[in-house]
Amino acid sequence: MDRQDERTTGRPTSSHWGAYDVLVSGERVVGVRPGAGDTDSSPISRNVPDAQHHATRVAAPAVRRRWLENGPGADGLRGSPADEYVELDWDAVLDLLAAEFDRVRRDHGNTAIYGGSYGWASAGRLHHSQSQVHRFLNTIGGYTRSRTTYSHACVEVLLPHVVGQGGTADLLERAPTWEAVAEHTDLVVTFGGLRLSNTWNASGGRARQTAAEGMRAAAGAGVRTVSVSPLRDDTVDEMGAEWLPADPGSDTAVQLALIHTLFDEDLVDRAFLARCTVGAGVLRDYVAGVRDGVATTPEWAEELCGLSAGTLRGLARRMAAGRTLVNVGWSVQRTRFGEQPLWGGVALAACLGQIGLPGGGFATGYGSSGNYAGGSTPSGLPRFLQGMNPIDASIPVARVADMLLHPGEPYDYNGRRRTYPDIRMVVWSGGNPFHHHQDLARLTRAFGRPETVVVAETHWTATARHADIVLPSTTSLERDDIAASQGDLRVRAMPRAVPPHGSARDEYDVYADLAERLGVRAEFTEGRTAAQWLRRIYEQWRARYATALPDFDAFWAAGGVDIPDRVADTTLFGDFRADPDTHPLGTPSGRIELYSETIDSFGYDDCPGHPAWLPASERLGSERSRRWPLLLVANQPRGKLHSQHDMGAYSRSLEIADRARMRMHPGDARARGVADGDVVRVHNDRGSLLAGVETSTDVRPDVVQLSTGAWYDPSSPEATCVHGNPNVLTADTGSSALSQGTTGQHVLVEVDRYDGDPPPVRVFEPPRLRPR
Ligand SMILES: Nc1nc2c(c(=O)[nH]1)N[C@H]1C(S)=C(S)[C@@H](COP(=O)(O)OP(=O)(O)OC[C@H]3O[C@@H](n4cnc5c(=O)[nH]c(N)nc54)[C@H](O)[C@@H]3O)O[C@H]1N2
Ligand SMILES: Nc1nc2c(c(=O)[nH]1)N[C@H]1C(S)=C(S)[C@@H](COP(=O)(O)OP(=O)(O)OC[C@H]3O[C@@H](n4cnc5c(=O)[nH]c(N)nc54)[C@H](O)[C@@H]3O)O[C@H]1N2
Ligand SMILES: [Mo]
Repeated sequence: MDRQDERTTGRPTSSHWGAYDVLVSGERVVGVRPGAGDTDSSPISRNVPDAQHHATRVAAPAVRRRWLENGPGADGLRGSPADEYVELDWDAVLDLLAAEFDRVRRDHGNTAIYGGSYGWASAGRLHHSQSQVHRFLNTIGGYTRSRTTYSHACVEVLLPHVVGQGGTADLLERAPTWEAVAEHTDLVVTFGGLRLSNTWNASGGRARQTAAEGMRAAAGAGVRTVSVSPLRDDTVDEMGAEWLPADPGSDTAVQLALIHTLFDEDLVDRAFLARCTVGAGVLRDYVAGVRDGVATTPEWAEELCGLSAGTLRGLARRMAAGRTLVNVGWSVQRTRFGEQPLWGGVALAACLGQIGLPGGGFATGYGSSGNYAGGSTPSGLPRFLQGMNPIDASIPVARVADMLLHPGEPYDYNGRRRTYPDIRMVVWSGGNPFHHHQDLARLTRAFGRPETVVVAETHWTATARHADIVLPSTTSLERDDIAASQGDLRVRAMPRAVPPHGSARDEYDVYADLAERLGVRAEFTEGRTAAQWLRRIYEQWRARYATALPDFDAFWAAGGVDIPDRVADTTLFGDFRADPDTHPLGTPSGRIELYSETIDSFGYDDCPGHPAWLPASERLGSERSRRWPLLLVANQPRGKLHSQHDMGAYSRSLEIADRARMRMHPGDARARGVADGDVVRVHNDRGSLLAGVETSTDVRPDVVQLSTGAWYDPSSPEATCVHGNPNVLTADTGSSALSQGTTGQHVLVEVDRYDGDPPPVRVFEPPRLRPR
């Protein structure tokens, strides 16, 4: 802010972390300020001024020297810190790239192109990176795509079996607002907290931050909260939540003990179970121990979760005594057997008989995203269509390294035995797998396999440093766009604030020029410029409304328009509950499936036909924990969205000794001779990292918290990552054969004090670049 002068002007913009103004002086972003009307603006935008002009911006198209000299081919040295890039002009790079697309599709077919390209990219309905790259790849004959998300793959795959596809969509998109919770709910029991900093982000960004005020209003209206979580500060103080610091990964044991108590004390709603569910008998037999001889009593769970049997019994009784909402945060399913705490949560809510009542039942996502429970937008949002993919090849998104390492080999997924395609070319745009994927040493080996890796990026991320061809992309501040998210209050104009950095270009123009070289420009552009598309996607959206909305020019001049038919409130499963025969769920039985014959028929021992306790190995008390005694929780970073803008002022202000901040209980620190502010080496058999320590009683004993998002820095042999990216430690194992979701949330580690001068963090310097 101190760089402002009389030439400084405020320009409105939008990001996943909200709407705000950037302060621009000349051609530079010099500061940010909250957007008009956003009283709860997120601090994440404070990273923007540094990130926008940082030394790691990709300034020119660049080709890896080894690829340029040797041509396409597998190369185990991809990502080596010694790699050198040659800067070329756009025409030269696009010629090379078009020829390579042509070679690969001709010799190996379009299936050999992996274009999953998972990632958050930036807000903006037109210049959304994945939409752009997928449309382009569809136009040139298709690609192998990815299914589901890192966020909540178990929700996406399991819940359709349990509550149907429509029920799953409702749970994700139409959950009751905090206002409804305030009005109807007595008790929220949340597995995985309600982490305020997570609500700062919503895919597409919200016009205004509304989650915090919603949570505070609910607390003010007398709603009580019980937070099952390893961290005390996973709820805002004003909620006065009761903290139950259960062992991470023990949620299903807690739920099964609660269910046991409800059956045992005759607190279950038998009429609801009979009318609206199937499989209640199987569940009852399982918790009673009829099926395997183990009754899931509170005493049984005590051992597994660390909460007392009395606490669990008392909680079950309180849940049955009033209107209770069971929330399962997405973190708890980002684990091995992550399907179980979801299914257990549904079963628990079903036993209480409150599914379909206002403010009661089951939810998954409060506290996980800014637009969860923020309303819904039935008419949709302005959209840039991706077209049709002529290739029917896909993988579950978190199996990317497996796919690259095991072409042609079989794997299981949601009842099918499938085969990994043989990928020759990887195209990534708007995502950072060397931030988001697990076991980065393994991912590095996997990225050595394809013949060509192409990355479009704004910054020299670790992923860009694993690419053969790097295309410099504009940031959202450098282009005109439209922002809005699901359930948003307003569709906003995002006018360009500053000119492009170096020779960065909009991906739309880059793909149009590539399409031209491949003879399909007209198919890609339909004869329109980006500016014409912007108008068109707005006008197409406007045409969905009978009421008069401003035309594009008026909308642009006004800076936005309120979404007319936003629905603030719904009671999930209300119709179904009232009359399950007339409004059946999209499950085989039409009911909530507490036992699924379909899932049972798959025969997976890591996901049986009903919610069950399955002990993971990355868990306190496991065999593995004898060697690696601390459970590291790799949750979402407070200071940024994933790895984006990690070099920014706010993100860096949270670092300790220039590295990611790791929180640990003072007792665990003392036992290792570690003090506040120390640098530590965190390690297991997959890798090691350096982090800075904050001791805190907000973290329960035996747990350490190291959020994701530190830029991966393999520049020193002292550690796999000297900057603190937890994904050098996490296991690249699927949640189960059913969902194959990521399991990155939990990993067992040991922590040692690092003595001496730690190696410097080098990743905020650009790679070695050479003009041609
Ligand atoms: N251990 C562990 N790992 C996790 C998780 C966890 O809980 N634990 N969480 C997971 C989850 S839920 C997710 S969603 C993933 C997120 O993982 P990602 O979505 O891959 O993470 P981002 O850092 O947001 O990556 C987006 C990239 O897009 C780039 N970008 C931004 N705008 C543009 C643009 O306009 N054009 C182009 N070409 N690039 C752009 C940014 O510079 C950035 O590098 O991480 C997952 N990883
Ligand atoms: N600031 C910020 N916000 C974000 C993101 C970001 O990168 N930065 N990412 C966004 C994305 S893509 C997503 S998918 C969502 C993710 O939303 P979530 O999955 O809800 O977020 P996390 O922060 O990973 O986890 C929330 C809390 O769960 C607790 N937890 C971890 N393991 C367990 C467990 O086994 N049992 C219980 N009961 N609790 C556990 C941890 O204490 C953690 O703080 O967040 C979104 N919001
Ligand atoms: Mo996510």
